[in-house]
Amino acid sequence: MSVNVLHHGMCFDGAASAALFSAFFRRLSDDHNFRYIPKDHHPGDPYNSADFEADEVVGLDFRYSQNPRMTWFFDHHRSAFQLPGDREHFEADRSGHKFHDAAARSCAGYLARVVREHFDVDLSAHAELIRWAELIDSASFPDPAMPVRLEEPALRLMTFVESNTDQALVEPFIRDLLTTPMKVHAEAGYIEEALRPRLEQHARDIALLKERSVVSGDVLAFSLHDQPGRSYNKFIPYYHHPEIRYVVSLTRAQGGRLKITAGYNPWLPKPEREHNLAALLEPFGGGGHPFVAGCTFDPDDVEGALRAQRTIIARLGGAGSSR
Ligand SMILES: [Mn+2]
Repeated sequence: MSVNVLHHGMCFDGAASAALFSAFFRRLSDDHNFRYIPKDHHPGDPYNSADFEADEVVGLDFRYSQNPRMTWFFDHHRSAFQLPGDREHFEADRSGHKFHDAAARSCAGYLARVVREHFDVDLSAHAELIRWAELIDSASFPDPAMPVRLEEPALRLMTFVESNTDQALVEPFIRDLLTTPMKVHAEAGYIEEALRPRLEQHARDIALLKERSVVSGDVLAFSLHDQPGRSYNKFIPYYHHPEIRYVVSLTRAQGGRLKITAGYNPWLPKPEREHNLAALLEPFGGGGHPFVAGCTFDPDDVEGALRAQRTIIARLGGAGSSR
């Protein structure tokens, strides 16, 4: 039996969900051939016809599909049902194989709970994987040092999957999540090789953000518009300034677009947040969540992006601007 495992790509929870679904499915049937297909978000229908060419197709930690060949579904994103009719189609389903809970902390943890309750399948042999998926996907680290120092094996695996663009490593990585203790997995040759340059860059970013951060009032701001496009570990500003309330960054995304991200310190109590960051960024064509939101600008529009950043900083109660 062929099984296409469509899962949120470059995401620890997506990979963990793919691994746990495989473990679950093996208990239901012993003849199967899993194909792991990572998916990434874009407007419209994110799926293509090849995604559904299998006997069974599961969607994990990612968008719903009305395609009748999607036979299983587990997700916890509010954005799961985006196309007209998606939600109605899901709610009308009587297969008993499709599950969604926007309150779940991770898809992996949710899947483990659902298959125990509905199918009497115990995945507690993978408790370490489930525990870390819950922690990582809900970003409930005990302090900013943990996701910045990246000392725990699980966080090295997270860093690997979030930056891996080599399709050939997707399947071995998911298999190893199931079969190899994290401490051993994190020291595997293909992980160490991929992580080395990434961690060196990360160490340089920690130093760079320390130098570029400008604190004014409750707001920390920095601009890296003069740096090549890449992603940064979003916890570094809180590592340097654990008490800051808001971080407003200007960076370049892969591909060169300028990107402003405004975030509320995840270690402060949520109810004390004074601003809805998604609403604050809407005038700039942005959006997101109340506690973290973003907007983008053309690669050449440094002045426009810096002006928007200053406006956002001022609205959040910081007076200064970043360089
Ligand atoms: Mn997730």
